[in-house]
Amino acid sequence: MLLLSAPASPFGRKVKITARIKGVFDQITVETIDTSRTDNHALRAKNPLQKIPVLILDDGTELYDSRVICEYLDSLSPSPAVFPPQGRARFDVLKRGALADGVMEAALLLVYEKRFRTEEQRSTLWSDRQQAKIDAALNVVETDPPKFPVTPDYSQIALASALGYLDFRHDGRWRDGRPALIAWLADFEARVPAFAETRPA
Ligand SMILES: N[C@@H](CCC(=O)N[C@@H](CS)C(=O)NCC(=O)O)C(=O)O
Repeated sequence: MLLLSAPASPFGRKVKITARIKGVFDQITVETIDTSRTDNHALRAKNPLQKIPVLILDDGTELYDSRVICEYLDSLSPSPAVFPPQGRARFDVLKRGALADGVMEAALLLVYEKRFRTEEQRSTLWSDRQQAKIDAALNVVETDPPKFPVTPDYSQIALASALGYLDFRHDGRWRDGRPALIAWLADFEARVPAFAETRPA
């Protein structure tokens, strides 16, 4: 399998962590894609949205987005299960995962605001709006941090990747006043070697 990704991508990091947990990372070749280009025809041919990660299966099928890829990797073997197969447990993981993915998206939009807009074009209103989403989501998780199962589920992989991205691109400001989340991430890092192995660069 071929994974189109980038070392800094938190969405790609979720996939890499999942692949390691599922024991299939050695079956994946990773190709680094530069998403700052607006005319990446090769990437567009694989994903019309021109976003990474994209997983290209051995039969040439392209899979995106990151959650779909994680579900695919999870489907390759029954255990360890990253997504609960059914019931309330599944929807709890999907919902928590959506919250973490939303934090990632807002954090990425804050980066793009600076990357793709000149200083005159930038909107404080827009940036504040994204920051408010991050703050509100993390406040919810701070009051109810995930419980650690035997292996991490998708929502925990997504949360750790989101917090790692906030550390990497936003100076770790999320840590102010969030002792429960800080402790949770330290615990995750200690239990899941794949987290350190996929540190953004
Ligand atoms: N919902 C997508 C989001 C992926 C995403 O936004 N990736 C970023 C890199 S971290 C990207 O490709 N950005 C390029 C763009 O938005 O044009 C997923 O989960 O895979």
